[in-house]
Amino acid sequence: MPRPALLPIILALSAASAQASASRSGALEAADAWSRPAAAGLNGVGYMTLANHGPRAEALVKVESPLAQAVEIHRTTMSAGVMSMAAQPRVEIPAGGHVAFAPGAYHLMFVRLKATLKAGDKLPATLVFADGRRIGVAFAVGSGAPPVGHSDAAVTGVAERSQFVTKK
Ligand SMILES: [Cu+2]
Repeated sequence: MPRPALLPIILALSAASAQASASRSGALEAADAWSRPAAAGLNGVGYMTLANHGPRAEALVKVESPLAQAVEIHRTTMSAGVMSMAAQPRVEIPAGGHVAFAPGAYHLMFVRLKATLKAGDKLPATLVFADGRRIGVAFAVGSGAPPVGHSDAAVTGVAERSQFVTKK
């Protein structure tokens, strides 16, 4: 049903952040997993918070998804004013700590999506840890422009979201 554009965008954003759905296995927990709309054949992104409530460091080493040709773990860094992105073989989650996967930082890149992702969809993935543990996570597709060329433009999550809301 047709509705004014702005309201659904705001609702989708608050729904995504209020969901706070968490998946966990023992001391490991993946929370607030979200993604962005993207067309089939393009790359999708995945953001979340990985928490380790245990006494030993853990490491994310691989991510799988039935909806992408491959999933890469990336990290965006800023060096001498230049933003770049590099694949990470593993991401340590310190004992009692957490790692944020967010715009401008660690993120997942879903290579060549096999289906178009629209706001409200769920993007399924399995996180694989160094000790062999696997956690299934559903990334809630919120609103927001897909990163152009997967460059993760130099903006924080907050700036990025408000920029989108005011732009459209
Ligand atoms: Cu990336």
